[in-house]
Amino acid sequence: MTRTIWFLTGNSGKLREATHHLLPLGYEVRQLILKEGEIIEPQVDTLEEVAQSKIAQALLHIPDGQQSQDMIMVEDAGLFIDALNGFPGVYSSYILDTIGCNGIVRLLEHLQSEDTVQCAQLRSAQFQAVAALWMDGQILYGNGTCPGWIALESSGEDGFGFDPVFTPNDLDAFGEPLPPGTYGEKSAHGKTFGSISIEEKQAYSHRSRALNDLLRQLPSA
Ligand code: ITT
Repeated sequence: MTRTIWFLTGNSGKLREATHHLLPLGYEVRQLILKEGEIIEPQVDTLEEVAQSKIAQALLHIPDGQQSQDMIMVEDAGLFIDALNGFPGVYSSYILDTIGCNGIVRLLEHLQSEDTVQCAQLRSAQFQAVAALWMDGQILYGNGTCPGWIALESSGEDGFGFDPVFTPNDLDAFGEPLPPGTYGEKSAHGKTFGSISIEEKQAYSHRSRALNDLLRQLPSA
């Protein structure tokens, strides 16, 4: 039986990626859109706290409320740059809206090297995602991380958000990320997420990993 997942998000890029991931597994993903003022993004310290607060708010808005057979999902992500002690992290949306991808590149302008491995190390960063799923009265959490580095300049038309400035680390034969600058079985060959397809991004992405972590916890998975 196909179950419906109401995904509370205003971000069409996230919706597209989650649908791409979950539809083939038999989940119908529908966007839950709340009007401005109906949802508050709390300024808290962790992605998990943001996700938990949004689930509680979303529950007030789905058909049949707490009795629903449907599931509710939220997913919060952020870009954590090592040289900036994890900034912008939970402030990623605000930073994208204010200084944007070019602002991030400018912040790291002083961190460069002719040596590509050293350059990737100096500019290392990771996307982190927490996906939270409400089903049958309980909340499950899934975590995903994607390590990589911030490119020297913005590139690519695909993807969304910080995709044009983020290059993922290579993956080993088991699909696990390797340290920056290490060659692996799978490589984006220095391309940013903005320059690769949604299918290719899926192999590396924090979102895919967080969703897989969630699905592993579902009784039917
Ligand atoms: P919601 O409505 O679902 O909260 P959002 O756009 O606010 O969507 P997040 O808080 O999860 O998204 O993400 C924080 C920022 O990080 C936001 O500006 C996103 O565009 C960006 N971001 C998240 N995942 C990303 C990804 O896979 N690639 C590039 N940027 C991403």
